[in-house]
Amino acid sequence: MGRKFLGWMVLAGVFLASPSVWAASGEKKHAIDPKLAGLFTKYDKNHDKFLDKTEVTQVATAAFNSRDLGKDGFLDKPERKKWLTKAMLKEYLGKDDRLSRKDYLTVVTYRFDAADRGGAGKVTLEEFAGWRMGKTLAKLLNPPPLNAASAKNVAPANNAAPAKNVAPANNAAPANPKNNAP
Ligand SMILES: [Ca+2]
Ligand SMILES: [Ca+2]
Repeated sequence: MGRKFLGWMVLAGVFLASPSVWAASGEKKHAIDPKLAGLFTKYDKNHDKFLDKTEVTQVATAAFNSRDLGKDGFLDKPERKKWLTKAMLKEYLGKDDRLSRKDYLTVVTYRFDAADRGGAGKVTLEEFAGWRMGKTLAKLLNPPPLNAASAKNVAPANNAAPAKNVAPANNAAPANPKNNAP
């Protein structure tokens, strides 16, 4: 009986010592994708070799704005073209098939946390460019440019006045009717 137990211990030791077992226990590790490595360097604004949430939020906001052609704070279907799929957005995509900036940032944060294997609030190059979860985050942050044809379908008036692009136009109306009371 003792010998049998020892045998199991040796087997378990060999099993656990094998790196392939660790890879098999979760997602697969991939080679670093050079294109994603380039994005990582670009996004790592303070050059500390980590992506933190501040950096990622900045990148995500710029990505959203680059696709929000109507500057209305929502991404409609044509504005998500070849970038955000329904599978990536899941329940965050409203019934009206629009994605608000807030919900987009929520999805980004969720994906950031999933990519952050160490859970330290920092995503390393390896996490970003060498694991599936990181690649999903990279995809969320990096919209391919819309071609002119599809942009035409979305852009309403002129983009000449981007100044107050944060506030939706209808904010001009008082949100609270009580404010109007004498
Ligand atoms: Ca950084
Ligand atoms: Ca829009």
